[in-house]
Amino acid sequence: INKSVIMDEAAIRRALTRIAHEIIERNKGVEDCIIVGIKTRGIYLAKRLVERIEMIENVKVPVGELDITFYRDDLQHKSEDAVLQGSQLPEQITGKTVILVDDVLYTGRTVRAALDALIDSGRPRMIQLAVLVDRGHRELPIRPDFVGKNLPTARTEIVDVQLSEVDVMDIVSIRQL
Ligand code: 3GP
Ligand code: 5GP
Ligand code: MG
Repeated sequence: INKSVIMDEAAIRRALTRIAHEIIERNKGVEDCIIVGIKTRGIYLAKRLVERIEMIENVKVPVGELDITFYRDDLQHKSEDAVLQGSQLPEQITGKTVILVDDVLYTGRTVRAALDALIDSGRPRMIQLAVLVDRGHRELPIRPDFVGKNLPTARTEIVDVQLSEVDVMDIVSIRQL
């Protein structure tokens, strides 16, 4: 298979450190912030950002997780009951700034579903979006606030994100379908 490395372990580490600083700067600290990771790999990225923010600011930001697999409008298994199954928000989100975290942003449909799920659970003061890779091809008016790497892709390409928590190492690569 034709495969090329987009980010190695050091590049991923530096991108996350930069995003942690950007989150702190944008929000003038992290008071009333909650970080929420989307399903598998977004959750590990969310936890890494929390660790970095704690190192920089000495504040432990609450972290939660969303599994919106069954909430996407393009899946036939759609079931309202499944929306928040597997999801855990650390506290009331009303009045808080929620920072959503995902590994790859593509059409934006996953984030739209995440926004629905969040807004069903309360009324955040603000919602921001951080992604490790923005591969383009948006089908909805959604844009990230914090980006590890902008990566122009063809629709036929697949961005492979591996994180040491669940994979053998930290690496982002791209390959043809
Ligand atoms: P993740 O759960 O860690 O985000 O959807 C299951 C996995 O497949 C996801 O891992 C995601 O990274 C990967 N994946 C690769 N290409 C796609 C794609 O085009 N759409 C979706 N939804 N997931 C993809
Ligand atoms: P979207 O809903 O924006 O189309 O896709 C975003 C979700 O699908 C993310 O959770 C992401 O994990 C997954 N995804 C979409 N495209 C890719 C891709 O090329 N590579 C990986 N790793 N995940 C993708
Ligand atoms: Mg993902």
